Amino acid sequence: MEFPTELIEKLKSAKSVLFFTGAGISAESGIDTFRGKGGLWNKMKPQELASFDGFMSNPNLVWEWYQYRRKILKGTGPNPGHLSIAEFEKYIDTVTVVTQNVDNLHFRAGSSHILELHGNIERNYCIDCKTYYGMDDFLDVDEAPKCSKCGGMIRPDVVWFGENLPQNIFAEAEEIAKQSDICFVVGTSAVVYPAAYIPKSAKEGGSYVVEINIEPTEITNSVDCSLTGKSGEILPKLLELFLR
Ligand code: BV8
Ligand code: ZN
Repeated sequence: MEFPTELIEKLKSAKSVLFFTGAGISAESGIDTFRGKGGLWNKMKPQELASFDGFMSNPNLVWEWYQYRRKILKGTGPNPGHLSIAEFEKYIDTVTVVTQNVDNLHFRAGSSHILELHGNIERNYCIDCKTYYGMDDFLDVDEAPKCSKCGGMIRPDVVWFGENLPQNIFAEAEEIAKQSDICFVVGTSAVVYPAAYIPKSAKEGGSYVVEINIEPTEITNSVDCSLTGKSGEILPKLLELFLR
């Protein structure tokens, strides 16, 4: 894997680095992606499972899908890609993770400034009274549970299709992207909006945009540098070259 010297130089002088991540960064932790081969959407329909209507028409199916993903997450953890991003924090003034992932692996890897655009699978809330519950409140609960306070339906705290992203978090992510010196776009097909605006905002703000992916995507032609390969291999290599 060849890394352009320009990238290493820019990394060494960078004050603010943004890592915009998608499901691909968690693939090497054994978490299925959505659109690649073997991806979740090939087996299931997003509007059925990752939408409010889908949940309301079949709460137990959707609940079970999230419980299935939570079980997988309990049996795995961050991979060298997540860990390298956390490590960069020791050497660069501002490192921000803006993630589309709901798997909480960046937090478990030790990253300290994480903006979750699509929520977090380890949290749930009551649709009616908005009481929050953790995922451990419902270990081995296969049917969509009811709120102990008001009897309302409990849902995962994730952003489904057709739902707004947390506006304050998205606005902060846009701001940071515009100010960033380098924006890494790691493991995302960049087709889901408005999250996919983040690399565009970085570019508009003059950031040096670097894509890390195993295959070309919608944005490959518009980035400054495209590194083809697994993020779990490329990011540790990048950290090693940066520290030399
Ligand atoms: C919104 C959370 C405003 C839940 C997810 C009709 C009505 C309403 C909206 C729309 C509509 N039509 C279109 C839209 C907009 C819609 C959208 O963008 N649709 C797309 C598909 C066209 N967006 C929304 O609905 C958003 N909300 O617009 O609100 C609004 C409100 C009301 C009415 C109108 C508008 C909400 C979108 C959020 C949906 N939630 N997930 C959950 O996870 O269960 S989406 C899901 O996709 C995940 O969050 C995921 O992160 C995200 C993006 O996917 P990626 O992360 O990129 O993953 P993917 O599998 O696609 O790609 C993986 C990549 O990794 C690949 O490129 C692969 O090559 C690479 N890779 C694989 N292995 C590796 C690797 N790279 C490196 N190393 C490896 N080892
Ligand atoms: Zn309630």
